[in-house]
Amino acid sequence: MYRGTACPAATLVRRWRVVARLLLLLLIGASCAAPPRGPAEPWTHLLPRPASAITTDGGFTLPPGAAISVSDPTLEPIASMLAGTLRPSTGYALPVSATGSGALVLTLDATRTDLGDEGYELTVTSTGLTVRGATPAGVFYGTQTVRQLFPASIESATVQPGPWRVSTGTVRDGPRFAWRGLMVDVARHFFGPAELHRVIDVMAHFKLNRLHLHLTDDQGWRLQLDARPALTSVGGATQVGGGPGGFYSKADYAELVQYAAQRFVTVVPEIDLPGHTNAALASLPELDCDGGVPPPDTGTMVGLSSLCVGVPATAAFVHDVLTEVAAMTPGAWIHLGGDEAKQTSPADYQAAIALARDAITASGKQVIGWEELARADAGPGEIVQHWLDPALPTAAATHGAKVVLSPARRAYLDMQYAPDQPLDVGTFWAGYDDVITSWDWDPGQWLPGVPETQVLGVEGAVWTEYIATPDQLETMIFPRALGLAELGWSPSSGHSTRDYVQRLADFGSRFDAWGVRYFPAATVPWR
Ligand code: TNX
Repeated sequence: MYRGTACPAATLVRRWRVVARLLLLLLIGASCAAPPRGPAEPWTHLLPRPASAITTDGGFTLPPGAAISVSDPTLEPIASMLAGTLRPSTGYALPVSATGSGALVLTLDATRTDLGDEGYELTVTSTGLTVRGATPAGVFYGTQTVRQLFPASIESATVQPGPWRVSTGTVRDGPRFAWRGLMVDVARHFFGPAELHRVIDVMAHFKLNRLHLHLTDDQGWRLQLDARPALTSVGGATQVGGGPGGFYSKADYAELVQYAAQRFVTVVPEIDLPGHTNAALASLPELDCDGGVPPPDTGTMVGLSSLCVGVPATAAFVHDVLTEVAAMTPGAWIHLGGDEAKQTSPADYQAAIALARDAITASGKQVIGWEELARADAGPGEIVQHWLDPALPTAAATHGAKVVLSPARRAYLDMQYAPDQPLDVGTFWAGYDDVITSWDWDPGQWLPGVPETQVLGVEGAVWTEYIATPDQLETMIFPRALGLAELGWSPSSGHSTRDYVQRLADFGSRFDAWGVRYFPAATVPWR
C-alpha cells in the first residue's frame, strides 16, 4: 500500500518550507546587523556651499570591496589621491582601476560643457557614487566634495568604525570666480616646502586654486636663481628678527609647483619691485645708486628701499630675474609686486614697472601686480590686486584690467581675529578680522566702480612680519581661508551667517584629523 509519507514530492515541499523558514530567520538576523537603511545626512554641511545639492530618500554604503575606477587615464592621479585619503580610516583596499564602473566612478566627459572648466556633477545612488567633470579639475573638485559627504572620521589616519554611509542625491556645482587665491609671505619669515605642502593640501580641499608666493622683500630673497646666486646666498640668509631665513632651491621650487599642480593649485610667484627690495640691494652691490651696500633688514618697517632705475645694472637685473622666474613657472602669471614704492619717484616707478612688464610679457606670461600698478597704466590683459585704496583698482578696471580682491580689512590674514585673541601674533593696522567679517562681504559688490564682470576673484594674504612659526601661520590662515574660499566659489544667493558658522563648526574635527592648526573662534559652535 502506498503511504503518503513516502511521496517524494510532498517530502520536498515540506523540507523546502523548513529551509525557507531557516533562510528567513537568517535574513532577519543579518538585516539587524546590517547598516541602517533610509537617508543618511542631508547635504547642508558642505563648504564651500555648492551651487546645488539635492538629497533623495535613500542611502549608499561604501562596500569593503569597493574599487575607484576612472574613465580616462588622466584621472588616475585624482583617484589615487582620493584612495589615499579614504584607505587609512576605512581600512579598505580601494584599488584604483580603469574599468570605468564600480562603486566609486570618476568620469571625464568633455561634452559636459555645461559644467565649465572647474565644475562637476556628483551623483549618489544606492549602488554607487559617480563624479563627472568636463575637465580633470572639475573631477578633482568633485572628489573633494565626496570626502565631505562622509563623516569627519573619514579623514582620520587610523581605522575608524564604519559603516561609511552617505545619502543618495545629486550635487551640481562650479565656481563663481576663476581666481581663488591664498598669498603666503615667505620673505619676512621663511616657511619651507613641507609647511607649504600642508597649506596646499587644505586649500585645495576647499577648492582654492592659486598659491601666490611673496618670494622677495626687504627682509629676504627666497628663490634661488642661476642669474644672480648672491640673491639667496646673501639675501636668503636672514629674516625678521635676525633668524637664519632660508630659501627654495630651484629643485625645491620645481617640486612645490608640481605638488600644487597635482592638486589643481597654480603657483603665482611674486618678485616685489621697485620697493621692498632691500634683500636684493644688499646682495648685489651693482644695484646700489651710490655704491653703498645696505645691511640686511631684520626689522618690520615698510617703504624704506627702492631699486635705482638710473644704474645700468638695474635693467639687466629686472630682465634676467623675471625671465628666469617665468621659465621656472608653468603657470600663466608672474606677480611684479609694485606696492608701497615710497622711495621711488613717479617717473622711476613707471620706468621700473615698464622693465618688469616687458620681461614678463616677453616670456609669454601675464602681469599681475598690487593695485599701485594703476599708477603705471595697468590695462587690458593685466590683473591688479586690490588691498587698500579703492580708487586704484577702479581706475585700472576702467582701463580694462581685471581685479583680484584682497581688501586688507577682510582678506589680510595677518590681522588679528580679535583684541583678546590669545595668540601673540599678527597685527591690527587694518582692524580686527574675525571668522565672520573675513567671510561676510560680497566680492561682486565690494568696489562700487568695479562691476562683477571685471572681478577675477578673491585672495587671502598672510603677511608674516609677526608670524614666525608653522603653528602660528596655520592658526592665522585657518579657518578664515575657508570663508574666502566660499566667497570665491559659492553663489552669492544663500549667503547666511547662521548657516555658515554651523557648517564651519563641522570642520574643526577635520582639522584635528589632519593635524592642522586653526583658530577656535568663540563665534563658532565647534563640535
Ligand atoms: C601692507 S599689502 C603690505 C605689506 C605688509 C602688510 C602687512 C601690501 C601690498 N603691502 O608689505 O606686509 O601690509 O599687513
